[in-house]
Amino acid sequence: QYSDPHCAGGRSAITHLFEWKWSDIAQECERFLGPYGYCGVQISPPNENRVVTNPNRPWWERYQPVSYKLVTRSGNEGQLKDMIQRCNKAGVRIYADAVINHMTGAGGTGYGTGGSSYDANSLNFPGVPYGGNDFNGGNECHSSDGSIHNYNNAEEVRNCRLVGLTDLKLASDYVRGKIAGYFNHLIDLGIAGFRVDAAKHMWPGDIAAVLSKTKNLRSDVFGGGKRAFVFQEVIDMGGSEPVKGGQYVGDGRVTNFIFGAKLAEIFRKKNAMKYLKNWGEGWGMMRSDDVVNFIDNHDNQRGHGGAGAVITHWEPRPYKLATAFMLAHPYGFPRIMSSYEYNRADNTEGPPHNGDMSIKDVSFKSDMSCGNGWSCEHRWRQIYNMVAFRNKAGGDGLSNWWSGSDYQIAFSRGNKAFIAMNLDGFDINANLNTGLPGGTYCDVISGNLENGRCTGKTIQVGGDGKAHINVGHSWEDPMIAIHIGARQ
Ligand code: LM2
Ligand code: CA
Repeated sequence: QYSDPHCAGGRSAITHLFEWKWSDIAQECERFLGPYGYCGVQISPPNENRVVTNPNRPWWERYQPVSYKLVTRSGNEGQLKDMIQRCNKAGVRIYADAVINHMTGAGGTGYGTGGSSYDANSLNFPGVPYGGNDFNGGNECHSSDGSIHNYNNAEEVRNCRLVGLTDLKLASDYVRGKIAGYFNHLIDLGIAGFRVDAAKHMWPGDIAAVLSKTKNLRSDVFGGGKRAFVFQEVIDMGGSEPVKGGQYVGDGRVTNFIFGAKLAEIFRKKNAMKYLKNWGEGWGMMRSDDVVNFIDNHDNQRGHGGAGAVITHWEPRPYKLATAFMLAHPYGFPRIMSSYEYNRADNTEGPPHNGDMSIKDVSFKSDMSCGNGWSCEHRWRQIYNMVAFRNKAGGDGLSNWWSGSDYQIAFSRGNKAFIAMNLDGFDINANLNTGLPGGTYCDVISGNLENGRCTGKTIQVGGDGKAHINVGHSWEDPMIAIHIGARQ
């Protein structure tokens, strides 16, 4: 019911434009995401957050709500509304990061990005309003100091304070109503769904109760009777903790943290690539329709969120390979992280900003990559061309699996697309079945199809579907990918 992302026409991947301004996202939908086939964008939390000045405006201040007014460093309600409208028009969906488990950190008073005051000593958030009764306390949480310490106790994980953040009482009908009101406001603006932050720290039944109070998506945009897309952040590494991702699939999809951690082992050559043969449910991961997959996210790329060692944009070679694999493989629904650069010795640093701490515009270079400190992985050719590959592959399953050695693999998506990767110490030179109709195809990793010509390598597929596949082990990007949408 909540697991359909509502992609427009054959699109199949989303990107997280972490801390982008609404005005920049609106333009990005029109000039890039729409034309290049992205289904949608996860945006940073659109609701008012605590202004943190020590450290000065860290990225994580947006995970400390002050109210559900739509005013943040990314923009105000008017700008949000304009962005959602323009993105929908470009065929690109918007999903809001929904921080509903908690409000600000306990203790202290101050103001939010929309000018609302808060008093976290007396648990007063007049901008909503929430008061002391709306938070879990000694009756619900039984840990020594009210914070979470023991992840082997599900009640503590759900009812106590996550890193000291004031924990909302989602068992309360009033609190559920306020959150649903916030969701409905966003639905009225044309949003397509929600990434539920810290879902692990809420009871699945409480999330269901909130969702049951939400309206259908706008019928003028999505058609009648459509429910919001919901993907819940549950950090489940498959260990013995009592809170499991599988407990949440009734409320929508679940973020699949094992995915990036396991692929990091493979693309760092700690586990053989050929074992990817049964990747997906065969590796004990949740059902394909229940997951949102990603290589890294805004937390674990900077050592937060405790979910293992992942590959990030700081290691471009394995990152492009891992992302290409995610996009080529039929398992699950993929999310591409789009980051900004920061001082890696200081994992609190917020987005590129001007002297007055306002967020900097995203700028662009002639090769379409970004400037002003924005990394824009979603604009890397090896990544955006694989989004098109996935769209073209559509519902076709995995076929023509080949592995030449431990770290050499190839496979096709039915008769629509084919990819080969090589992390071994010697080249791939093999005659492989690509599954594709005969023709001259552009390798979309090394170039594009422009004016009917490939700007990178070309690959000849014979009438029998076979092609000579060469993937050099020392190439900058040791992979090739072809699909029926890019032939000469
Ligand atoms: C998540 N999971 O469920 C993310 O994995 C986690 O990274 C988020 O925390 C969390 N949800 C809350 O939305 C981030 C960040 C924390 C930060 C919080 C709140 O990872 O470091 O905590 O946002 O801004 C910060 C301070 C922390 C302090 C807390 C409360 O870093 O030291 O704890 O605020 O004042 C006393
Ligand atoms: Ca909670």
